[in-house]
Order: sequence, then C-alpha cells, then structure tokens
Amino acid sequence: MRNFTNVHDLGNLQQALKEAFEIKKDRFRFTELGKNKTLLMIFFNSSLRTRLSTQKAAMNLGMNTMVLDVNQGAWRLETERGVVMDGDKPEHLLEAIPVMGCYCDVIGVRSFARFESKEDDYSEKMLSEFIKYSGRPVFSMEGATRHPLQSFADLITIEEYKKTARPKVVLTWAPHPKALPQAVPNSFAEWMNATDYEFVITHPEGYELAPEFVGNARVEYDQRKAFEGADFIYAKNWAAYADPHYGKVLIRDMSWTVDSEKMALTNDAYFMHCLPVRRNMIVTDDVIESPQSIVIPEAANREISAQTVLKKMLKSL
Ligand code: AN0
Ligand code: CP
Repeated sequence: MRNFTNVHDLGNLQQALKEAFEIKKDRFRFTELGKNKTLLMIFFNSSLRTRLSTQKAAMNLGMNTMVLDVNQGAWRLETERGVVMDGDKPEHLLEAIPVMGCYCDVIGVRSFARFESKEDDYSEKMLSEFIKYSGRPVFSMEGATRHPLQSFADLITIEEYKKTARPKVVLTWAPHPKALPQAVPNSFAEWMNATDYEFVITHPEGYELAPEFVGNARVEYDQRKAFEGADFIYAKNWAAYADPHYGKVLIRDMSWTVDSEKMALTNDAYFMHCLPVRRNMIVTDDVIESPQSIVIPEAANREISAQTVLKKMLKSL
C-alpha cells in the first residue's frame, strides 16, 4: 500500500482487520520493520489522539518520528499558484512539500475542510498535493472529506464489542456550537458500507451527507425511530453539505443530544464518538460515563489502526 486516504486503499478489509488484531495481541512484533525509517507528521489543525496514537504506533514499529505544526513555528504557507506573494505568507506549498519529503520516508497529513471552496475540499486538494509533490507515501490523519484512521479504529472497536454477526449501527447527528467538517461521518459511512452490518444514518433535514458516502445506508429523519433496536450509537456533529449552505450550522437543536432516555430505545447499545466531544451538547454526562460508553477503548484502538496502516506502508517502501 503506497498511500492511505480511504477504505479502498487497504485492499481486503477482513484481512486488514486480521492484521490489526494480530498487532493488538503483540504490538512489538514488528520493531525491526521501521528501523532507520522516519515518519513526518504534519498538522494544519489541532489534535490530541491522532498525534499521540500515530506517534506511538510508529515507535512500536521502530520508526523515528518528527511532528510539524504548520501553524505554530513554521512559515505561513501560500497554497494558490499564481499569487504575487506580497502578503503575510513567506513560503509556498510547492516548495515546502518537496522539502518536507526530503527529510522522511513516510508522511502523515492532517488538513481539515476549510469550507472556503466545496470543490477544493471535496477534491482533497491538500492531500493530493502532498501525494503529488512530496515524493513519499502519504497517509491521511484526517483530510477534508475523510478520517480513515478513525474509521478503521471504529471498525476494530465494533468488531470487538459486537454481540451479533450483523449488528445494527446508527450514525446520529448531534448539536454543536461551531461548524465541523463532514470528514468523520463521511468516512464512518464509507467504512460501514464496506461491511455487511445494518447501517442507518439519522439527522435533521438539511444535514444530508454527500450521496457517494451515504451509499446503501438507510437515512431516517426520526432519531428515535433510528435508535430502535440499535446495537451501536455513533454520535457526531457535522455542518451542512448541501448547497447553498455548505459548511454552515443550520440548527443547534438540543432535542438531538444523545441522552439516556433515547439510549433506552436501543438494544442496550454501545455509545461511540471519535472525541473530542462536547458534553451536554452531543451527549449527556450520564451516557458518556455509562458502562455502555466505549469511547476510551475506541480511542485506544487508534494506536492499532495507525500501526496496521504504517506496517502496510513500510512493507511497500
Ligand atoms: C474535528 C472534526 O469534527 O472533524 C476532529 C474530530 C476528530 N473536531 C473538531 O474540530 C472539534
Ligand atoms: N479523534 C481524533 O482524531 O482526535 P484528535 O483530533 O484529537 O486527533
């Protein structure tokens, strides 16, 4: 595997899951694989889990790691070609990317949707430029449209906790004060659609995701109806996708918050969220603190998804 930006890059998903569980059993089995190899992690946006879990995964594989926060300490970067650079950005991405590529063997990039241009976001402009100009294998640490390391960890977690072969998994929108990207819900949907689970998406009208991500999922506008008989509730906020409201917060309807009364409609469902989560906006204190909440094991599996991906990339260097 050269690059990793979506579920299809992994190839056979069941095989990848098998590899992930092997790694989880003994995460230091492949410490020779990354010897003298350097991972460069580039963050255009904040991170807690991705930063730590990916670095830990790389260390488990014997790699060296370097982290660059582009907005703290590095030169501000111009991204458009043809611009007369007489403003506040002293360096262009077209030099910065190949220079970064000189110092490492693998590059991870976090670059969220900017909500300035739907076309730029949905063409994954930033990730594509890294793939094109860095000369190195590139993986997404959350791009504009997907968060595949998160979705892989989510899938690993569901596989660990599921009580039936084909669980009912519900992705629910929940309120949030600020506009958030569609990357996490898009990606979760993409990965769920690659399984044989029963998959339902519920959100208020106006929050429809891009059809290519919704795929074969059932869309249910009645959140309570969607929750009935669910085995997993996956909560997430996202801003509107459809024009003319792309990137906008349409409503902050607190009746969509996941609470214990709604969880009681489910089949004793597990509660999931990628974190960071705003308590009592997305989910109440009592639900996230309940025994059914698996947000911490879910986050722990980020180390496993990252290590599985890095192992595959190292193997094809
Ligand atoms: C980001 C998002 O919603 O995409 C990252 C989640 C992993 N969340 C925030 O910016 C709060
Ligand atoms: N879930 C996740 O990616 O968290 P961070 O934004 O903290 O990396």
